[in-house]
Amino acid sequence: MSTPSIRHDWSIDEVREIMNQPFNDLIFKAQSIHRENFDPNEVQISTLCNIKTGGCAEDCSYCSQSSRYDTGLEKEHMMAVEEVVEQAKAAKAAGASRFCMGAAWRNPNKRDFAKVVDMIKAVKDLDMEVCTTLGMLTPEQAQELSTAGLDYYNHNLDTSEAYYPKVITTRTFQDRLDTLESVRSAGMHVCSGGIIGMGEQQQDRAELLRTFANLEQHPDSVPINLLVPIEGTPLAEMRGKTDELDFVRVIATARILMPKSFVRLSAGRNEMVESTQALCFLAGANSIFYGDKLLTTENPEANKDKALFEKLGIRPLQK
Ligand code: SAM
Ligand code: DTB
Ligand code: SF4
Repeated sequence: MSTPSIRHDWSIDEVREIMNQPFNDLIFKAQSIHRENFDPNEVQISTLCNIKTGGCAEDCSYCSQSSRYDTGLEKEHMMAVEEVVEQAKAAKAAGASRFCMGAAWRNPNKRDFAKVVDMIKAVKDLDMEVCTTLGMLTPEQAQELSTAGLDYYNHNLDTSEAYYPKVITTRTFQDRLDTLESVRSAGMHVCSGGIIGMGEQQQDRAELLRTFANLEQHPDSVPINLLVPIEGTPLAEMRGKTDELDFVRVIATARILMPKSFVRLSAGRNEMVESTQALCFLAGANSIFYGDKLLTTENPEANKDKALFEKLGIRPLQK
């Protein structure tokens, strides 16, 4: 079977049909496409580091770091460059090929931005790939990050355009698309995905994937997060409400629509049994976050992931 050419003109009916076909057909198709484009036993691993925790002005109703909700999270100062470098060295020693720095900002201010540029240069010196997620960027800021050597910028659309205002009111879907455009124009790799389990329908999930798949260039990396319900946020009540097989369907559909993109099995793995994770890999997920912590919540312990990789015969992708 040959790889279908990369398409950017998916209709919503086509995407829904792919997502809703019988599960076995869907997984078989996704795995077939996956094998034509990637080594099926290789998974890229990135480690996250929250360089600025809490106190964020945005009202994202899933987030532990929004200042609008009482989630019990202590607001912290931005980390020092040296501290970040120590963490990056530890991540590299543990086998991560990419280091992702996140900040709880709507957008970076001038002084903090200069410090992030120093961090990027310092981590690049360790010969690791570097990613940041800092909120909205101007085209000029995107250019500066690119010049500093940043490889990837993460900026999620999170959900469909229609469902977006039910989750976030302090910025628009279009604002997010504008930042993605600035990142792409500055020549960096785009990492953009979403969250499953915020009360959205399969239709919203199909619309979200369609938005990515119909961009002029597919995101290089598509993180699919299962909501980590945070006490104190409006979405805390969504705990346990998502069918994990529907989540696997989203992963498989992303793989089919964007055959050459990395699909990241992101937040939510700590609450997932190993067999669901294995199904996600079978459906075409080929990257994960590795290390005991995501940004503010738990990730499976590194040892547990090592054991899972061994059981499944999966190797970490070398840079
Ligand atoms: N403040 C920046 C922004 O929003 O773009 C960067 C950091 S923000 C925490 C990065 C992403 O993490 C969000 O876009 C969202 O997709 C994801 N995220 C945050 N809280 C989450 C949660 N409780 N469950 C799943 N994903 C979450
Ligand atoms: C992404 O899509 N997921 C990561 C990363 N990009 C920045 C963040 C997940 C955060 C999960 C909740 C937390 O730890 O606060
Ligand atoms: Fe702020 Fe990002 Fe959390 Fe939204 S997701 S509240 S922008 S840290």
